[in-house]
Amino acid sequence: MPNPHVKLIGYAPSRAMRTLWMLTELGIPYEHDPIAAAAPELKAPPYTDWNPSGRVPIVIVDGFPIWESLAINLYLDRKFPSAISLVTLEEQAQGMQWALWVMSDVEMNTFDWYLNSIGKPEAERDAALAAKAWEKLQKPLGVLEASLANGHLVGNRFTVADLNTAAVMYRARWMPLDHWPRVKAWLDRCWSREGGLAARRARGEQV
Ligand SMILES: N[C@@H](CCC(=O)N[C@@H](CS)C(=O)NCC(=O)O)C(=O)O
Repeated sequence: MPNPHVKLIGYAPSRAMRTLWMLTELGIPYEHDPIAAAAPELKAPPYTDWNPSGRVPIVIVDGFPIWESLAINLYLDRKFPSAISLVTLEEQAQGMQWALWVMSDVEMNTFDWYLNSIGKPEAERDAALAAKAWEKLQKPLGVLEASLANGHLVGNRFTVADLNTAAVMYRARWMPLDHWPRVKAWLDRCWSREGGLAARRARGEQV
């Protein structure tokens, strides 16, 4: 049987980075349409046929389109079983648990903290917003620290659950994480994997 045709839509400096990392871990060939998030074409067919919200990333596997970066990665994990797969139903449930958690409790606060502490030109930073985001991150960072006793989120090996959670926390690598040493070490480990390095290089980091 021929290999499924996999297409990733979205340029690497966007959330498409999360899926680029996943595809690198899986080691499968894929076509890449590096369209920018701001491209007007993204708001019209065929892109809106694949994702009506006109956003990236999108993945199409043999004509089947799927969007939402972490849903894409969980789908790819089932479609292409690998060493990082979640195997049992319980592991898969935990994979969803971490994906929903990181998107709801961590993603926006991480963006707000980063942009207003480091990312934006100094004159445009909102120190109050950064401080509020940092305050809101205290509890989730504690949750993560407590959950990383064996160095991984699910089972005792690196899985797509670690990948998804660490991928959303890309900018947490610039946070002062001394109070959460397991989180810091885990982020470093995850982002130093071949797939993590590939994603970092693709978005222009010198690594
Ligand atoms: N929750 C979605 C967010 C997707 C998203 O907002 N993508 C941005 C790029 S990082 C985008 O396409 N923005 C263009 C727009 O909103 O018009 C995911 O994780 O895939």
